[in-house]
Formats: sequence, C-alpha cells, structure tokens
Amino acid sequence: MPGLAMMDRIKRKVEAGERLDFEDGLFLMNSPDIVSIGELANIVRERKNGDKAYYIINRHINHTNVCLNECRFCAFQRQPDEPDAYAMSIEEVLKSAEENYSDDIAEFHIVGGLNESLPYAYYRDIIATLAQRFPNVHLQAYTTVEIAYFAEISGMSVEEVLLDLKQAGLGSLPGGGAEIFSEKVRQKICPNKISGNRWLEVMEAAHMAGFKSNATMLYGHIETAEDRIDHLIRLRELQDKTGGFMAFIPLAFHPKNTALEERHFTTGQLDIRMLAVSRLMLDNFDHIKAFWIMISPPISQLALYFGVDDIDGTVIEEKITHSAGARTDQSLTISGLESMIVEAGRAPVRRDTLYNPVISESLALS
Ligand code: V47
Repeated sequence: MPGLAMMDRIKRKVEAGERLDFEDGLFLMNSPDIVSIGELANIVRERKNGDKAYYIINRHINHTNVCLNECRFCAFQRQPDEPDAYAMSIEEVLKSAEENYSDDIAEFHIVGGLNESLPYAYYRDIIATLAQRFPNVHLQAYTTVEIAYFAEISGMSVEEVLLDLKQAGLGSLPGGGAEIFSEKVRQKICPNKISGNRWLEVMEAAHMAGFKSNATMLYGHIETAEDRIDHLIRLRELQDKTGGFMAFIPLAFHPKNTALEERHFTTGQLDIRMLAVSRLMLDNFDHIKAFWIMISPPISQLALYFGVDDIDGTVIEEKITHSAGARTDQSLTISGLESMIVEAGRAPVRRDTLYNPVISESLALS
C-alpha cells in the first residue's frame, strides 16, 4: 500500500480506537512523516492522560555492579576481581537511602547485578531493612532477571521468591532486563541472560502474585525495526492477559565503554519516534515514560507531544547509563522537573509509583 494510503489507514484506526497490527507498526518505524506519527500518538496520549505529565521524586540505588551475565551492551557490570567492582553492605545501602533523605521521596528504585558472592538473604535483607526504616517509601526493585536468578540460588520457585519479597516489603517491579525479545539478537548482545520468553514468564508470575510493574525495551544497538515491533506486540499480549504493566519505557542504547562501542548514540529523531510508536502500538498501557536521563531533558520535553505522559523523576544518582557515556546530569530537582513540564505546556502531576497523585505538604499548606 502506498505511504499516504497507509498513514490514512492508521489514522482511521487510531481515531476509532482500533488496534494497530505488525504491518502498521513497521510502517510507522520507517515513515519519514514524523509529524503525522506525533500527531497520532498525541491523540492517544491525550485520550488516556489529558494534559497531565507525571513525575516522581525517587532515588536509584544500585547495590552491586558485579554481574555474571556479561551483557555486551552494559558498561556498568564488573567481574569480581576488577578494582572498581563493588557490593554495598546492607548498612551502605541504608546510608545511600538516607543521604539527603526528605519526606518527599516516594520511591527507591533498586536494581543491580547477579553477584555470585551474595546469598539470596542479602537481596531480601535490602528490602526488609529499607521497608522497616522507610515505611512510607515504595520499594520498586529487582528486574525479572534478578528474580529468576534468586529462584536459582535459593532453591525456591519464582512464585515463592516473589511472595517472600512481598512479605519483606517489595512494592513493585521495574521494567529492566527486557532488552529486546528477539532470540537472534539476544544471542549476540546478551547470550547469558534469561530468554525473552523467560522474562515474560517471570513477569506474568509477578503480575499473578499481585505486583504491578513497568516494561522496557533497549533500542538503538543491532536490532531491526521488525525486532522492535515484535517486542512491543509481545508486551501487549502479556498486558492483555494480566493488566499488570503500568508504564513502558524505551531505553536508548549508550555505547561508550561497552563491547558494542563502535555503535553510535541514538538520535533525537529515533528517540522521539520510538516513544510515539510505542504509544500507538501499546494501546493497553496507560503510560509511556521518557527516561530523561537517557534521552536528555530537551528531547523529553518535546516527547510530551509525541505520546509521552511521564518523565520519571529526580533519580539523584544514576550509574548504568552514566557508565556508558550519558551526557545528562545524574539528577533533576523538583522545580527543574516541574518547570520543564510547564514550559512545554503540560500540567505537572507529582505521582507515587502506582500513579496516584501526591499532594506535597508544602503545597497543601499554601
Ligand atoms: O535492564 C544497560 C539498560 C536497564 C545500557 O522501570 C542500558 O521505571 C542504555 O530498566 N545504554 C536498567 N541502557 C534501567 C531500567 C529502568 C530505568 C528507568 C526506569 C525504569 C522503570 C527502568 O538499563 C537494563 C538495560 O536494559 N541498560 N546498559 C546502556 N549501555
């Protein structure tokens, strides 16, 4: 079908609230008409979230960089004998959480490597200790890759691990570790990591155990447009089944200091397209998040008109993409996030992890 007719067909589907198929997705990945793609993504974005643009006050904690997976796209991982390999003690995790702590912090986002020298009890302890010390802070922790690993080292089933961590105080799961589901690509970029199918299986178990989660896709490395659309459709299918996903976050590949260093950083064009196409394909996801750390505040601002309704948060300390050459700051202040959103003409909504609006004490009193 010629380009114009194809775009018209997609437009009619979007306006009627009909689902886009693989062929539509592929067309959108390749069409030069980024303005029409943005317009359509904005229709869905405003239908679902009006003028709201969400952000959260959170802190990232990466407890260990030692990882046996050795993914080729990762600059954060270290082997145990490398000089800058680290594993925080529980006291150090607590200290990191306490640093500049304020009651405004709604979430700790905790992910790390698969470190063979640490027992499952350590990972559980992190959750139990933080939950006890910060009962009002939501703990979003451990990718499905980590959960599958905990099952392996503890002798428990995935379901038992999830239940055990829930009892310890785990609130929800982040969306990391999904990379790209295509087995062919996974064999090249992360051959030791669990398969795409396993990622989806463990996520399904998490949703069945009552956890909400996010989902991600790492793009801009060696994957094709077909791989990206396949990834989105597989997420959409799981969401049809469980309804457990809150937000989708496309993660822009950063090549520096990785085994794929010959690759380029992603362009603004691709970042914006990936967000808009995700908004259009993932009709059963409520939120599309631009992680400003990876794609920069200016592109995130623009993205608020290309399908995005969430720009993540204050973050405070980011190690994974900054090890791989991210040129952004590691942290934004509340007023920095708010003014970015206001300047873009959207209405900022401070949220908790589960997308409930948070009224800050200071605002409530004024
Ligand atoms: O799983 C690793 C990715 C992820 C690189 O759920 C890289 O709200 C780019 O998942 N270049 C961890 N990306 C981060 C993550 C995340 C971030 C923000 C919000 C949420 C959420 C989740 O980072 C990893 C991997 O896919 N990653 N190396 C790199 N060189």
